[in-house]
Amino acid sequence: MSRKFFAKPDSSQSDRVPPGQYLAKGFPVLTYGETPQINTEDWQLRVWGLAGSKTAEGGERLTFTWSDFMNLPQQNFTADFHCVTRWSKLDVQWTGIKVTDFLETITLNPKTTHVLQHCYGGYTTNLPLEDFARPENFFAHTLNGESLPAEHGGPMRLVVPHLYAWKSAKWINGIEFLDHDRPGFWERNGYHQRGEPWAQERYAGR
Ligand SMILES: Nc1nc2c(c(=O)[nH]1)N[C@H]1C(S)=C(S)[C@@H](COP(=O)(O)O)O[C@H]1N2
Ligand SMILES: [Mo]
Repeated sequence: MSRKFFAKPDSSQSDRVPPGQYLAKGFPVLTYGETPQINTEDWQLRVWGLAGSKTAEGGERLTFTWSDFMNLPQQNFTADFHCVTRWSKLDVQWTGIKVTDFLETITLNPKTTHVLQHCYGGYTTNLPLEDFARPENFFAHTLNGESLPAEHGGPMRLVVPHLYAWKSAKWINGIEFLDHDRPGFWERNGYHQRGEPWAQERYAGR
């Protein structure tokens, strides 16, 4: 590990760095495969499975556009970010939409227990509904006051601060609501189903 990019946390920060993690300088990019280039006019988020959405007319709608998301309440978030490959970054500054505010616009079947996040490029990652519907989770379109760069998941990504960052889907374009768990990309490839950093839930069966 290079000294230039990683530092031992000082004592004021060390209680915020989970076991086995180092503080990254800068904000590393971690992507499996190509970086999709999606502009905001083309960006869409589909919702399917055990959910529909309430429109003003009370009908069902399953596709959200960029302006639909811009019309939801916008908030700033400060969140720590922990990659299972052992780098962490504290106090990342984002702007976006709370998952709980988004969920208020859709009708969930009470049988829903899990969600699967889908992305441009084909990446997927799963979450129990209670890990998805937490008040500190958000859809992010802005990083440090600038439009979210494509390499960090722009135009829109999810951020789930309390789990390892592979659960924070970049280029998100779909949420599938399920009545059972279905592993996503890394979860099918040996990663833990839940990925809680304080418990070092890194890999399945370890
Ligand atoms: N669509 C997609 N989302 C993804 C990934 C990916 O490869 N594709 N990598 C995940 C992993 S392992 C991490 S650590 C974070 C990295 O986010 P960053 O590149 O903005 O640091 O995104 C997560 N979300
Ligand atoms: Mo990661």
